[in-house]
Amino acid sequence: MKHMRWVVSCLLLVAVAGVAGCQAADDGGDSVAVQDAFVKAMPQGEMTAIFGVIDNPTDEEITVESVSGDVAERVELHEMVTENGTMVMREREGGFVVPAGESLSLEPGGLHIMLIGLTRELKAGDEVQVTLHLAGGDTVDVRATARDMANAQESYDPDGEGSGGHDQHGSSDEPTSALLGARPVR
Ligand SMILES: [Cu+2]
Repeated sequence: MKHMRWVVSCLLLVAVAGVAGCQAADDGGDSVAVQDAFVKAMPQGEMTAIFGVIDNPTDEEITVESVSGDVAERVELHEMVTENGTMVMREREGGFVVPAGESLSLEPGGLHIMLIGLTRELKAGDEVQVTLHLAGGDTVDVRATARDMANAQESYDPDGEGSGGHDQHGSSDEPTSALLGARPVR
């Protein structure tokens, strides 16, 4: 049903706007896209990560096998895992899998697109683009806008998971800090 609603709203959009405002028109059907992508602003040479939501409105499971881009020396699909009580990040074996009709969130403390060795400084408002490579050969462009997360940390905890910790300012408890403080393994 989700699928049907999406198609209907898409048609409405085209009808109302009278323009090719429907993303699906490109492929003549539903297409995979990354919504609300953002990247933490960082100086050149540093590491940072892209977050967002991978939407898979198609009726087939997709696998993001790799990612590429020239914004950093290395661009990788990463996950966070707990090893010996410490959160570390590493390349995600098997890539990112998104079931048919579902979405996959890339968020601080979880899955993310890792940028190691930025080839240029990313200031708040800057846009970066990387390309996801899907099993089967399709690609999906990701456009992420840089945010200064140090000044807007509260907005990156939409679930309020940190609400119990307002008294303690141990920033190491923040998912974002944990991510950026973690060292890649292997
Ligand atoms: Cu990472």
